[in-house]
Amino acid sequence: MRVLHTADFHAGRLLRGYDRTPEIHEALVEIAALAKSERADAVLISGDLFDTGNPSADAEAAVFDFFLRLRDAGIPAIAIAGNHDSPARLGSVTGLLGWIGIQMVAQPTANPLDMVRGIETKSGESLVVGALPYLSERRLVKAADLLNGDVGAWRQKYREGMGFFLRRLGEGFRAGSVNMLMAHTTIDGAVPSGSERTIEFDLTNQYTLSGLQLPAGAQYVALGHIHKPQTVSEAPLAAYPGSIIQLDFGEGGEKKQVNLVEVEAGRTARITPIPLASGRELRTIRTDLDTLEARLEREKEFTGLLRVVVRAPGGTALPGLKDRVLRVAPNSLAVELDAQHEELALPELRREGLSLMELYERYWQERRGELPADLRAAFKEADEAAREEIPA
Ligand SMILES: [Mn+2]
Repeated sequence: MRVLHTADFHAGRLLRGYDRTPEIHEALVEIAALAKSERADAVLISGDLFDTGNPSADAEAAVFDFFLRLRDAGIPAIAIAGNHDSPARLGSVTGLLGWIGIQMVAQPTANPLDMVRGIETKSGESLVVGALPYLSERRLVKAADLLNGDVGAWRQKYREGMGFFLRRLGEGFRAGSVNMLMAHTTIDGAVPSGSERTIEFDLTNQYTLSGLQLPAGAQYVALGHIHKPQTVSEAPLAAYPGSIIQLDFGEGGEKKQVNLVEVEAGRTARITPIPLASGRELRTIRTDLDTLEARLEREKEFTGLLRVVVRAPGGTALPGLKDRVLRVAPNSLAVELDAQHEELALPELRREGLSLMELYERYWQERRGELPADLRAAFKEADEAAREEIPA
């Protein structure tokens, strides 16, 4: 049987205020066409369909159009919620999606075997998938434990909790069927894209799973969460197809793909990556202030989106610099002064040591640009009020 595996659409994603949804839709149209031309028996979608829990109508239209294209091609699919998805929101359309052959597993269920789904494929073999949606670290590791401050203990509890679910899902495997697992999580040793080394990744990367915890009976483990395509385990075979377009500058230059998995019951699976052509390329260029225009001229042929990092003496004003850049390269999304960027790029940058305000500011900068003064003031006020309520 032939199974097409994809993940991390992030429909609704804003990059410095620029809506990537049309490009994500284009990539989804491409993937639906590939599913058809590659004669896929089923499609697996390993979470982060949306970028936020409250996606725009355009983002929903892009994803639902993708599902309808699969339906038109007669290809069933199984999807799980990722950490960016709202389980409740995906849950609200789960019944409807079932009518067009999309099995959505939005929330973990009390009985793990309820998360084991089956598809009778056209190949004649049946596909059994243990589909584990994203489990919030905070829910899995009890709130009480989070308060005692021992990071090592939380990590261990997370691993134990995930291990429990995966083992139980493996109990749903059937001899004579093709058996797979799906999960939205970080496996030890997975290499993040540059983008995920920013705040968001640092907030979550302390929770990982070992490849050894994956049940041996799984012929393929369809992973989501890490945006750089990679195989993280050979036995059982486990892979991230990665995101479907370059979502932010950390993913600049990364080739995107879906995985075609060919497998029969009881046999070893084989992955064939299929490159994706959709989405604008992202590129970061670095230049000195006095060679700015000449350097930008060299990017004239580049049709993607640029981030321009300028090495400039202290005191250089950003607004004037932005105008200079945009005059030559109107496709520039971001203009930064080097000092500021170097600080962000430090590999040892971690959540620790940053104030909530700094984290919020960086998050905002990545998604929308400069943090507006009124929002800064409101955040500061809320932060201070919250602090006063917590007894020392
Ligand atoms: Mn993701």
